[in-house]
Amino acid sequence: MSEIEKKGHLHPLTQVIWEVCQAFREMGFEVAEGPEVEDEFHNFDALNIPANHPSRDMQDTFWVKGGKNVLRTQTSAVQVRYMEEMLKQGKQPPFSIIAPGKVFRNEATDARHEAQFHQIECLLVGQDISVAHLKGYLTELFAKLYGKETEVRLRPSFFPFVEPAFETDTPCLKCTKDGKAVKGNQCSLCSGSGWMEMGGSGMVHPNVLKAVNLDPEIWRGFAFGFGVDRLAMLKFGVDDIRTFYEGDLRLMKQF
Ligand code: 2NM
Repeated sequence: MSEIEKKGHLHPLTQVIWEVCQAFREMGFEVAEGPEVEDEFHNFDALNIPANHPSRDMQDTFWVKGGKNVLRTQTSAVQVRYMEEMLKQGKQPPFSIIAPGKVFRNEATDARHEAQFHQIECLLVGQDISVAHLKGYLTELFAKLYGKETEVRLRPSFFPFVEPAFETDTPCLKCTKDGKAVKGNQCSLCSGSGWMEMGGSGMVHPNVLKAVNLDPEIWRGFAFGFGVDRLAMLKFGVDDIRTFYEGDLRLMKQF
């Protein structure tokens, strides 16, 4: 038996989370954690997700018996808690944190979807923060993760907690040349577009700042989030997300 088999090693998802956290620490971010069972205020209201929003539906959200608490559907709730706590302690922005962790969606599972998966969300609040900062930090992050300069593409989208909102794309890992997207290949990963969707991003919605008593006339922020499982699938060449949750040592030992 090899040394690594005797000692064991980190789960592939943990490896990716640690790597991403390290990249963010190098850019001056703090890592924050919070509860996996959340209340409606932190998971929904404070994030500008109104009571009639589809993501609150039974189909998407696991409600805890009693109908008040949920299994968090995103880690943004941690950022709301962080801002509340800082302000309570009399601290003002700049705030720069990331929130890695498990999130839960009540939906059917297949090779790409699990009811439990992992997200990392990033938040920076300060004065005069713009989309240029968002794009700059994303570019720096993916340069660190992919080991070379990598294009980042922002496409208009919608998330209730940011405005404007974007889909965040990076070049397809298979169809890249010199860090740039290459179109037109017969590729199963990117369907020939040359781009992969990595997550969502945008400028923190004024209502989110108001929810924690920050004045949106003074403070602005950018935020983005992405799925860790997808990043790990690409990194390790795994084509079924469920592989990560089966606890099969014959699979885990390969990573
Ligand atoms: C995403 C996409 C866009 C996000 C927003 C916030 C907060 F707390 F500041 F409002 N945290 N993370 C965010 C924004 C997350 O994930 C797809």
